[in-house]
Amino acid sequence: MTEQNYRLFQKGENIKFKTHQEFANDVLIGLSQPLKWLPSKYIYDARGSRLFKKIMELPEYYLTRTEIEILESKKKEIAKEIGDKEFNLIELGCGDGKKTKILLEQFLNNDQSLHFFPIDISEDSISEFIDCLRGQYPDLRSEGLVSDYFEGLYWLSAQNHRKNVVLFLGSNIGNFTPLKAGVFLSSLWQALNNDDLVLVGFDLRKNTDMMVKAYNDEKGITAAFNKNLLMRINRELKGNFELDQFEFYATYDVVEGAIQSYLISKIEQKVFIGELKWLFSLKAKEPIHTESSYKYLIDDIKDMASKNNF
Ligand code: AVJ
Repeated sequence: MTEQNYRLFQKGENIKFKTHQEFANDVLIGLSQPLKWLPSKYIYDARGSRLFKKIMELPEYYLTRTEIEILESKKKEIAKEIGDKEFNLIELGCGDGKKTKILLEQFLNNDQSLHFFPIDISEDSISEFIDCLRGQYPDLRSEGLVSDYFEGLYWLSAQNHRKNVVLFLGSNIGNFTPLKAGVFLSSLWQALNNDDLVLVGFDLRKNTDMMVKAYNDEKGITAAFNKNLLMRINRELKGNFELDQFEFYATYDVVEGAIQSYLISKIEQKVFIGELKWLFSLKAKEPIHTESSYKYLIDDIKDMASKNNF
């Protein structure tokens, strides 16, 4: 990496310290509950993000392919909707960029004038993403923002009076409960101005077998991806989870409309987390909830949009 190609909202070391403390806290809170759970956002360290890239290539994981198809078939319409005034393209969370590039190329081909701002809490992913974009599109104005989503959005809208177009793709919204998703959308609405636009990728409910298979791939990549949470606790918080003593299980909850992922303790066991100076017990067959992936009905999306002013 050459010059710094992103903007940090807090000094690097501070932000690392803060995330470490939050991680420790969330692990302690989650694993102290009667129904143990761990927030899925912690799956995505460097290894977790690599595993997620593999998931996106899996034949069973239909989400990525489907979204790419949708963006390919709608990119002209999307570009037209934005119009030809100069705008900020803001991406919440930076994936591997494959999907963003479909839209970017359409905008660049149309000579639409834009400034691209990916916002992500991970300094490494932002920096890597921006380097790659600058190599591939030397004429694109791009700057990464290392911050949480809203901090970045508020900063941006105070900087200039350009129209904002916000991308929140990949069914990332599916990790929120519908209640939290609503809160998220209304905060998003608050952070934006009148003519701004938001594009959110939701996964629609479909055949249960197809959904369940997408989270139970044959190669076990999704299992490794979820177990990365335990690995991360072992490494960063000096835990002694034995990964082989957990079974990964993902099921579709028809009432909630969500895939629920769990790591189930195969045996009765005790786990020590050094940094928390804490020894806790798991019963045989006791689950740790690791992720919810909500699937939506079109009407739910419409209701949520109108309830939150969109
Ligand atoms: C990145 C949150 C959209 O829930 O489908 C993939 C993560 N988990 N396989 C999803 C995930 C298991 C994914 N999201």
